Amino acid sequence: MVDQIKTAAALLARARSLFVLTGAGISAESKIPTFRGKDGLWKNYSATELATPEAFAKDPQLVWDWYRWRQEIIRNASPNPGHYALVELEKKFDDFMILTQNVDNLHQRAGSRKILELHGNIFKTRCLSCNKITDPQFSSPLMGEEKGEGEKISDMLQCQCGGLLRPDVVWFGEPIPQDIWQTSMEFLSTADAALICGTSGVVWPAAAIPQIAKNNNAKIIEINLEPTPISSLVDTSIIGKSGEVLPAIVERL
Ligand code: BJW
Ligand code: ZN
Repeated sequence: MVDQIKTAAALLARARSLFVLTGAGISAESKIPTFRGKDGLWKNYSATELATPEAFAKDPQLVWDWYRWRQEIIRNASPNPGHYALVELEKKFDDFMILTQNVDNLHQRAGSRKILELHGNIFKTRCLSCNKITDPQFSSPLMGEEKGEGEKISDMLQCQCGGLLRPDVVWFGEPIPQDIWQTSMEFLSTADAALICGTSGVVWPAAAIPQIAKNNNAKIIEINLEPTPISSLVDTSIIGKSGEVLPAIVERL
């Protein structure tokens, strides 16, 4: 692994602009469950069952319970050395961007500034009726209350307009935010290097990024605990924990 870390550091030392894609693996060492690992199940439901508009339409309380559970874990978690190493990397590049698939805020809490969220943010809510997006850190939407015939929406949030709030995240089958995708692709089109960290590389459109980077002649480094579908097309694949590999790369830069 030391050789690959040296190779990655040498590759980054020659780059002027760096694009970073992160996934759940970068937060795994902060003890936040990943989606497809053995810890990806909640009450026997998988993320692919719960992270859909259909699941929310069928049973919003169940889906909110899952999000409440995850919000609590995330609130009590802290950024790990992988997140902090990316803060250091940002300082070393004039042109730098992190595109994260994570909804957990940990990059921002670590101090990353040039960061875009592809799949939304778990702490924001969106009203199904009026579409208003609320960040509960900055405002306080009404907590759920007794509804009509004793029907309780106790753990769901209700918008001031009376509509049902949902987490402001991107579920399967929903379009990703076009402005964020476009800004990322513009950056990637001129990036010298791309670092793909802690993602299984199976969820689109993020899964297309390594191939897009390759088509643009960027050098690609992957960091993951195991080989993924994208490993075969990257320049350097480093098998290891992002919380160990990223600081080791930064140290050699
Ligand atoms: C470590 C580590 C350590 C662990 N160090 N590494 C068939 C073919 C192609 C595409 C499709 C298809 N059928 C459907 C689609 C489209 C679909 C899709 O991709 N499905 C696939 C599953 C097949 N995609 C979509 O629907 C997307 N939208 C879309 O395509 O829109 C089109 C459209 C256009 C116009 C109108 C309408 C539609 C949206 C995808 C949204 C994904 N949402 C989620 C939930 C977000 C909210 C939430 O968090 O609750 O995003 S699902 C989940 O997967 C989450 C993640 O961001 C995403 C990716 O997962 P990630 O981050 O890669 O995590 P894991 O768990 O998979 O992997 C962790 C990795 O870390 C592993 O590899 C570990 O080894 C590694 N690791 N510890 C380093 N310490
Ligand atoms: Zn509303």
